[in-house]
Amino acid sequence: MARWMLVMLLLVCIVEARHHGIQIFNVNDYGAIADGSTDNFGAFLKAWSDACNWNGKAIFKIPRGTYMLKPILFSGPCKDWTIFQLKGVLKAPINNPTSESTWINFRYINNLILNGDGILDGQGASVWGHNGHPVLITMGFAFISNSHVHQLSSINSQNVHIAVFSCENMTFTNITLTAPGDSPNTDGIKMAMSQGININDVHIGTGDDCIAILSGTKNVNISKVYCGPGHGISVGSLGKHDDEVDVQDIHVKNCTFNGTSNGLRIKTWASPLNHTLKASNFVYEDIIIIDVEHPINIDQEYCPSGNCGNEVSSKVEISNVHYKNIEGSCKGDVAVNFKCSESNPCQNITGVNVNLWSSLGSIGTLTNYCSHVNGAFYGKQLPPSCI
Ligand SMILES: *[C@@H]1O[C@H](CO)[C@@H](O)[C@H](O)[C@H]1NC(C)=O
Ligand SMILES: *[C@@H]1O[C@H](CO)[C@@H](O)[C@H](O)[C@H]1NC(C)=O
Ligand SMILES: *[C@@H]1O[C@H](CO)[C@@H](O)[C@H](O)[C@H]1NC(C)=O
Ligand SMILES: *[C@@H]1O[C@H](CO)[C@@H](O)[C@H](O)[C@H]1NC(C)=O
Ligand SMILES: *[C@@H]1O[C@H](CO)[C@@H](O)[C@H](O)[C@H]1NC(C)=O
Ligand SMILES: *[C@@H]1O[C@H](CO)[C@@H](O)[C@H](O)[C@H]1NC(C)=O
Ligand SMILES: CC(=O)N[C@H]1CO[C@H](CO)[C@@H](O)[C@@H]1O
Repeated sequence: MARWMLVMLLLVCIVEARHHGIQIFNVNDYGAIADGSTDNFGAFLKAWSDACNWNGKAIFKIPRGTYMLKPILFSGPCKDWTIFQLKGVLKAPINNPTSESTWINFRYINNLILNGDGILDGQGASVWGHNGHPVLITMGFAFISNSHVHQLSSINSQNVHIAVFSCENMTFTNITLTAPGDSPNTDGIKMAMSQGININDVHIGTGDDCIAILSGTKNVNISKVYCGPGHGISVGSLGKHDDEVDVQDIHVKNCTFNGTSNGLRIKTWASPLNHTLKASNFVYEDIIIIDVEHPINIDQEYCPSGNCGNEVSSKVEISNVHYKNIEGSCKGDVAVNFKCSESNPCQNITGVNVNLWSSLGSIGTLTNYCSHVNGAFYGKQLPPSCI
């Protein structure tokens, strides 16, 4: 066979392979307009429908440019892997024209990939602190499994940046979530009823919890998260509603907190539950603390409004929590706060090398506080452990 024929054959094969393997669905081919003001709901939905129903791997592509988009649901199940590739900027409506509380919803999808180094702009500045239209969670994942979210940024979310509910086996890597330190309710990643969640290499600076782990969450690995400003990585709040489920197996490693109000926090309400709830098996290790108000905090009398009426002791039982190599500066006066429940004391709270000093240097005073807590601390402890 002549050489050119071979080359031709090869080219035909490549083109064929591309058609059968992976197909691109570009929103611009469906009439999307990147002028930053025309709403693109219809074009996006049509492109998604074709991508999701494609018999093979599909790329739902949003090219560079700025696209206005009202709240939308990208629903599965899809036929194969679906890659949501965001290269451009999506802008949320300031006056949410719907009753939706989430802007970009993903639901009932197995094998979803989100990537593309694009930006989700919630345009929160115009709604923070104002009542009226429902403010929008930027991205919501519900009933999603075996999926990856990477190389994306979310800026100025109106509410939570990313909400994860009832998901299994999801990885979030190399994403950036930012909003001002004083923006209300702009949690970074908030999850509930989910398991097998990996969060790695994520930069979060926001006005509420960097990561919030709520009822029914299990098997979560968090590493290389930079948090600040923000309220830290929190388990809870838990213990307010009777339908809550245990939280367990959370591993937080190699993270930095800079200028946050809290670092590693577990918070439960002191309100009566019909049953006891367990929060157990947490490991926190290799954590750098810079100028944090409450670096290590278990608060079982959580009451942010300061108005919780007749408090009873929390029915949430916290156990098997390990702190290892936690080091840095504290700008408050209590470095380690263990305010546990009188009726369900904290059990097996252990630590090794927890070394915290005052941001004010030698003139600062720093102590630890313990109530109703059992366990043991080993190695270097500064200030001295109160367990
Ligand atoms: C992380 O994402 C940025 C773009 O958002 C990209 O430039 C960088 O290469 C990514 N890093 C890794 C390790 O993937
Ligand atoms: C999640 O991953 C685990 C371990 O790989 C696997 O056994 C399980 O089936 C996965 N869950 C789903 C919903 O695919
Ligand atoms: C978290 O890491 C542990 C081992 O360090 C592993 O057994 C577990 O499967 C991991 N979980 C996830 C969600 O990746
Ligand atoms: C901590 O935050 C301050 C203020 O934003 C910044 O100047 C400093 O570089 C940060 N430190 C680290 C280690 O990120
Ligand atoms: C919990 O107890 C309260 C008071 O006894 C009762 O009114 C409520 O229905 C109970 N809820 C559940 C889920 O059992
Ligand atoms: C105490 O907690 C550690 C992990 O933090 C665990 O390895 C150990 O088994 C626990 N001990 C008991 C008696 O439950
Ligand atoms: C906070 C912390 O321990 N950061 C470390 C995480 O791991 C990388 C390398 O894997 C180190 O360079 C960081 O210092």
